[in-house]
Amino acid sequence: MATDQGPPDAAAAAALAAAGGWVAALATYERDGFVTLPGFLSREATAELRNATEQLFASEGTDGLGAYAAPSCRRLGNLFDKGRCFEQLACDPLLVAFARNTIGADGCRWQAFNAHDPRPRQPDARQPVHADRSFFPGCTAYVNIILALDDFTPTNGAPRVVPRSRSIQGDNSGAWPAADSDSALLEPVAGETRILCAAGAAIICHGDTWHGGMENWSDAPRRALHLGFSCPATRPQYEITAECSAAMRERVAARGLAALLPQPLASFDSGLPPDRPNKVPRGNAPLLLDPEGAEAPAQAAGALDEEVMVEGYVQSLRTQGVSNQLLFSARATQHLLLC
Ligand SMILES: O=C(O)CCC(=O)C(=O)O
Repeated sequence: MATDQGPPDAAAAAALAAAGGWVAALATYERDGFVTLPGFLSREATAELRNATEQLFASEGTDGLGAYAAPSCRRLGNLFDKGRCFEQLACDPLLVAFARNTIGADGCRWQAFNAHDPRPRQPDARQPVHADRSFFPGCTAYVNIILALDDFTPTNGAPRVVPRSRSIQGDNSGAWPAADSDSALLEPVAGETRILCAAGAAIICHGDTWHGGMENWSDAPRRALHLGFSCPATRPQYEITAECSAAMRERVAARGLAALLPQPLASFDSGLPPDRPNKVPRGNAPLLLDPEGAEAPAQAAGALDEEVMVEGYVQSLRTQGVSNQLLFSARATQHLLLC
């Protein structure tokens, strides 16, 4: 995670390197619809975020707002201005660069910042398989970044994900999980796998990628943060900008990130479909899954442009007031990682 000064810290740089560098990480993301950056948060940053999250559970309760009504999960919502560690994460140059890569530099907004913790031994903590973008009418692009605050293991509720399940139609029409009943969406899906990682990992998940939280069969918490970015037409999950203090908005602006602040809720339609609030929409064309792992679609791989990626990353640092010298070293790092 980047420090207040802007550039990525050693943990974030090492995480990117572990994923093969910026371009390799993006190639994995484009191919599979998600990429894991192990060790993105340092041990200290992970501990600080975990402590801040527990303090909020103690002071706010465990039923935080969010798009997903989560029985048997502890939830927090609207974390943007609930501690500097959350603010820094929401402004992190690498995370912002990933979000902008999918959503576009000008049209990328904060949409949600939640905590999620499936309570131990509660079967109904399992979520239906879903694609985050499907929850938000009018949303044309969405990126969800999951930050693991505890290890994600097969027994404690590591989320499931279906690699390559995002729409490959190229027309943004989506291809959402569909089933005759909601309970069927709880069943395993062909090709699904679990996201196993140590605490501190960041998982960049495309908004069209099918995934879902799982139940926690351990006796310990399995905490995660979810940082959601969307296109400007997407209704935020709650009032974000007005809930941020003037001081925080100034800091965000000073980093050159004021464009991330969404419009007030009142400027959006009411949002979720009235007949199926908080449910996965149905009826779209089912996606053909290929559990055997066919080649990635040509257009997805072709969408990668090395120079654009590097420039996007450097631009994201530049807009945050990072000095030329650091910019130079960031650029050099990226080019080294490309080799
Ligand atoms: O287990 C997790 O943290 C992921 C949950 C999730 O996918 C969601 O809330 O949309």
